[in-house]
Amino acid sequence: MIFNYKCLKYYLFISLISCNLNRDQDTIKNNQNSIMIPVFNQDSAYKNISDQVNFGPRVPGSEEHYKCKNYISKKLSNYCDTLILQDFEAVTFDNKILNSTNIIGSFSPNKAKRILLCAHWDTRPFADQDSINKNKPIIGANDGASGVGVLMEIARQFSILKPKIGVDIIFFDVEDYGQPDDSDLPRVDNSYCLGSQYWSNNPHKRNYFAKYGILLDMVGGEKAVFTQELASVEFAPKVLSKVWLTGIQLGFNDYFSFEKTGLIVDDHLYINNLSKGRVPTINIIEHDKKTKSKFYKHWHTHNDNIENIDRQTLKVVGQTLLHVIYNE
Ligand code: AHN
Ligand code: ZN
Repeated sequence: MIFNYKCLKYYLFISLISCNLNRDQDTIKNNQNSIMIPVFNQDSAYKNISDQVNFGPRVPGSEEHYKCKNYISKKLSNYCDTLILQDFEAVTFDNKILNSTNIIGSFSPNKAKRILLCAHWDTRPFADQDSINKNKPIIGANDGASGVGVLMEIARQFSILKPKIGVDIIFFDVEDYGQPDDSDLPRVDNSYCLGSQYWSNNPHKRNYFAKYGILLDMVGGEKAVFTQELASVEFAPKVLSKVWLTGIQLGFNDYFSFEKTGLIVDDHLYINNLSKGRVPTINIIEHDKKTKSKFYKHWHTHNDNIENIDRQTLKVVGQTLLHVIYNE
């Protein structure tokens, strides 16, 4: 074949175009069954987290909380088929009545076979695990914004290439207004997770059913390790295995650990208990062996900020979920 300069230029042009097309298409092929699986964009998830954080702390009842609700709702509604804002009044351990909202985006809302993906979008009103400014609200880059950021990027991918199954993405409100251990007020049970408790008692659709649910909580810490939390093991062992094995297949061995760890009172517990098996739900949450709480090292402190969010962890969780979902 004779190559002249013109021809070479043409060829380069074509290859550049096709390269760009591939990028825009943002899909990779799964070898075994040739399903197209989107490529999770960690920069897009990160940007969403930084946008949330830039509102300031998103404490229920605050102006920042209200502004962030509008931001999340608008973004999600651009991607999903149906958006529902589930308003309710939450009564906190310190007897405040808060106007609260679970933000629900549905994809293919009429499909019977569906899954639930969730995270909380509110942030904690105090920094009870910090040594200073304990009464000031935390910024919650990991505890709050990270799960929303990953799911918002997944929602964006759904808008480009619809998964076969139906999906509901729920951003729960008032997850993190729980009573601090050192509180002087009388002990109140179930003071965390008020949004997921409300939704579990009042699902957005009558007789709501999903094949399974996946909760993301603190999925942005550097080199995070996700262990197999007890309630996830007990209520949804198959889902847990599927997700963990998918993560391992993708080469994320450093992140997904098969170690079994203690029960965590989190949104998934209420979904499991109150939905009475209708939505077996796991929790993907960082487990840190080195901290006393076993939570993320900056948990409920002022260091839970954007500087401590790591894009690679967002990628690990996001790409694993996309593989799980598009294989359904
Ligand atoms: C408690 O702290 C009791 N449960 C953990 C749920 C949580 C709070 N996740 C993030 N912040
Ligand atoms: Zn928290």
